[in-house]
Amino acid sequence: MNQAMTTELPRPSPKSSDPAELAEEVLYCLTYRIGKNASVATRHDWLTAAIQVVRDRVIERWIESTKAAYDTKAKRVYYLSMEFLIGRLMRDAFSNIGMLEDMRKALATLGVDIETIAALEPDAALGNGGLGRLAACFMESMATVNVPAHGYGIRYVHGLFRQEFSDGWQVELPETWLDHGNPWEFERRERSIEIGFGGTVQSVTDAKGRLERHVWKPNHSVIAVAYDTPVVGWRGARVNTLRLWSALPVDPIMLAAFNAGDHIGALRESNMAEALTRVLYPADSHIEGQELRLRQEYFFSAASLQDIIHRHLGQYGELLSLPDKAAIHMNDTHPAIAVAELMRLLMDVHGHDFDTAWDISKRTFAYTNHTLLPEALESWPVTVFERLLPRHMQIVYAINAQVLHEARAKEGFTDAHIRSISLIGEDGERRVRMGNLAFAASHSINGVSALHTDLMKQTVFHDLHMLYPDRINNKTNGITPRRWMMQANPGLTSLVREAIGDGFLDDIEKISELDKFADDAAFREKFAAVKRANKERMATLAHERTGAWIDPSAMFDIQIKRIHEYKRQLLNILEAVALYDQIRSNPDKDWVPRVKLFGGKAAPSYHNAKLIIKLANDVSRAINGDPSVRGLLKVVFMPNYNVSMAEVMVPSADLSEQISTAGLEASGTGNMKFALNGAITIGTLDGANVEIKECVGDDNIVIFGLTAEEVAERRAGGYEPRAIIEGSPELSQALSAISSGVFSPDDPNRYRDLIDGLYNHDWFMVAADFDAFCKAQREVDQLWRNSPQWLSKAIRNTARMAFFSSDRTIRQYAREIWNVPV
Ligand code: B1N
Repeated sequence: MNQAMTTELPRPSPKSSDPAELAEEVLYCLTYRIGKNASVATRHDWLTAAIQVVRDRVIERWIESTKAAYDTKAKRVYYLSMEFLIGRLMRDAFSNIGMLEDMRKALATLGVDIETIAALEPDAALGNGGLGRLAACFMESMATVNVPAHGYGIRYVHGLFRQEFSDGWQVELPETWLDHGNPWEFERRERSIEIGFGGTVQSVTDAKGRLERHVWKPNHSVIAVAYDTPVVGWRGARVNTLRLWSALPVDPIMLAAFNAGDHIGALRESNMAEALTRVLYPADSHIEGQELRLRQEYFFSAASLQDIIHRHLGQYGELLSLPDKAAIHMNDTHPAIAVAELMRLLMDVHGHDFDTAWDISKRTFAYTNHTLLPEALESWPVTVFERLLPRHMQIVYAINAQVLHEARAKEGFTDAHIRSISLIGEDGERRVRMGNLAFAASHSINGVSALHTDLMKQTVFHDLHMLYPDRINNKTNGITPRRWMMQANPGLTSLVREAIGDGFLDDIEKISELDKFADDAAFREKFAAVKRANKERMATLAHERTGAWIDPSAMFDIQIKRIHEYKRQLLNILEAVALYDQIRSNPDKDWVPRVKLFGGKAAPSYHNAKLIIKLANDVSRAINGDPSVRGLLKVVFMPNYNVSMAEVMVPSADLSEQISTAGLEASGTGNMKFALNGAITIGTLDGANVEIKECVGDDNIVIFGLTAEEVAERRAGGYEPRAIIEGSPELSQALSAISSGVFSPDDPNRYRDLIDGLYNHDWFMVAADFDAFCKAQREVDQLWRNSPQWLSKAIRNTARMAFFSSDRTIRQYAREIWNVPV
C-alpha cells in the first residue's frame, strides 16, 4: 500500500485483538473508508466499519489459503448451486475468527451496541429452504475441515421475497438485501465471461470433407461478472471463496439503435441481461418450467465451468488432468447443464474427441439428489432447449446414444428399461430429463439420508442404478454446529463448556461427554435456565412481530419450514383444533400449557400452501381470543421466517415438529438443529428422522405414524380417507368445525377445497396419521409433566447429535466422492 495514504492516521495493527486497538481500527475504517466521523455516523456506518475490520483479518487468511492451494497443487472442490442461503455473516466471521467478545467490548467503548448493529445486517436469502441452507453449511464446513473449495452460484438482486400477512393472507414483497451495499463482496471485473444463447451450430470440415468440429454461433450474449465473498472456517482455519455471478449487457445501450432514435429498443439488451440475475425463483421442491429459469441455470453453470477451465489451464496447461485436480459437484440438477457445457468446451474449444471428453466428465462430476417428488424433477421441452442451447442439445443426444448403447449391451434391459433410462422423455412432449443427464455424467450420485438413498434406488433411479450399480451412495445431511449452536445458542455453549471443557468446540464428537450430565440434577437445572432464557428472548420477538404475548413457562412446540402439503402443517393445525375442542369440553383437566409456533413461506403460486397459512392465522385468532383456553393453548404464526429468525426460534424450542408423510422428506435439516439445541422431536420415520432416532435412542424421541413402506402399501391398496375420517370422532369434529366456518365466519366456505381434498384423496395421508399424532402429542404432555425426565431426554438429544455435524458430512464427501484429503 502507498505509504503516503496512511501517514495521517497510522493504520492499527490488524492482528490485534485488544479492544482499545480494535476500537481505533473501527474509527479508522469509519474515517477513511466510509468518510464519516463518529459524531455523524449512522448505525449502518458502524455496521459497515465493524464488518470491514473483521474482513481485513479474513482477507489475509483468504490470500494465504488461496496461495497454499495453488502452491501445493491441491485438488479443488467446486460446489455448483442455484441457492446459497447464507443469512447474516458478521457474527459468523467474528465468532469463527475468535474476536466476537473483543469486538463487543471495542464497540461498547465507542458507545455502539454490537447486537443493535448486528440486527441491521441484511439476511442474505439467496435460497428457498433446506437445499440452499445445506449449501451454506457445507461452505462453512469445507473451510473448517480444510477442503480447498469454491462455491459457485448466482448473485440475485432480490433473494427470497419478504413475507407479510394481510388479514392472515400471505403477501409477498421484494427483498432488497443490497440496498445499503454489501461490504462482504468483492467485484472481480477481470473475471468477466461472455455467455451466449441461441443461434446456430456450424460444422467445420477438413479438406477431405470430414467433420472436424462443431462451432456454436450464439445469436445473443451477456457478460457474467464475478463477485467473491470470503467464507471463514472455524478458528479461521481456512478461507474459501463463494463466487456469485451477476449478468451485465454486452452492449448496454446498443449505440446504433440509440442513434437511430429507438431509445426503448436500445435498452432491450440491457433489460434482458439484468432480468437474468434479478430474482430467485421462490419455489421449493417444485419446478415452474419457465424459460428464464433455464437461462439462469445455463448462465451460472457456463460461467463457472469456463472459470474452472481457465484456472486449470492457467496452472496445468492441459485438461486431461482435470479429474485429478478438480471435483465439480452439482447441488441437485439445477446445474446439470454444466455437463453439456464441459463436453462442449472439451470437444469444440479444446479439440478432444467424444470418448476422451466423456471420460473426463464422468471422473470430474458428482451429483446430489435432494427430492423424489415428481413435481421437482427437472425436465425441459426439447423445443425450448434446442432453441436456447442448440449445441448442447446435440451433445445431450450424443451422450444419450452412448448411454443407451451401454444399456443395450447389458443383459436384462428391456425396451421399458431403455425408455426410463433415456435422457429424453418421450411420453407426450419430448423433454430433456436433467436427472438422467446428471446421473449419466457422474461417477457418484448421492442421496441425503439413508432412507432417501434407498428410495432413490427403488424408485426414480431404479433402472439407471441397475445399469450403473456402483454409483449411488448415501451422504446423510448435516448442519454446522458453529452457527446452529455456538452462535445461535451462546447460553447452551457456555454451559456445555463449563461441564465438559472446550474440546467439543474443535471436535464435535466430544459433545457425547455431556451424556452423563443427563442424570445430574444440578446440571439439569442449569440446562432448564438456559432454555428459559432462550424462550424469553423468543417471547419478546413474538410480541414484537405479532403483538401476541406468549408465556415462557408453557411448552414451545415449533414447526418452522417451507409450507408444503407433504410437510403437513395441516396435520399440526388440525391437532391444535382438536385440542382446543377438548380443552373447552374438559376445562378442569390438568392440561399442559402449550404454545404452538409456526413459521414458513409458501411459494407465491402454491394455492393450497397459502390457504394453509390463512387457516393457521384464522385458528390462531380464534384460539388466542378465547378466554376459556387462556394460559393453556396459543397459536402464533411468525411472519417472514428466515435464517436469522431460525437462530432465535430453534434454541427456544421444547418440541420439534418433523411430521412429513413418510417417504417424502428427503432428509430435513431443521430436525437436526432442534435436537442439537435440546428439543425433543415428535416425528414420523421419514428422512433423517430415522437416523436421529438411532442416535438419540428410542426413549428420547417420539415417533408416530405410517412408515414409508406402509404409505406405499396403502397407496397401492386403494386408500380411503373418508372411511378413516368417519371412524375418528376427533378428526371429524375438527374438520366440521373448520368447514362450518367456526374459524372463518366472514367466509364459511373458505376451506371447502382443503377439506374436500382430505375426504376425497388426501394425497399426504393426514387422515391416516391423525389419531396416532394426537396420541403421540398426549404422550409428549405426559413426559413434560415429569420435568427432570424431560430435561434428561433433552440433554441426551444435545449430547448425541455429533453425527449430524456438516463437518462429518463434508469429510465423507471429501473421502468417498471427491478424493480430497481431510
Ligand atoms: O433439500 C434439503 C432436504 O433436507 C429436504 O428434505 C429437501 O426437501 C430439500 C427445487 C428444491 N429438495 N429439493 C429441493 C429446492 C429448490 C428447487 O427449486 C428443489 N429442496 C430440497 C437438503 O438436502
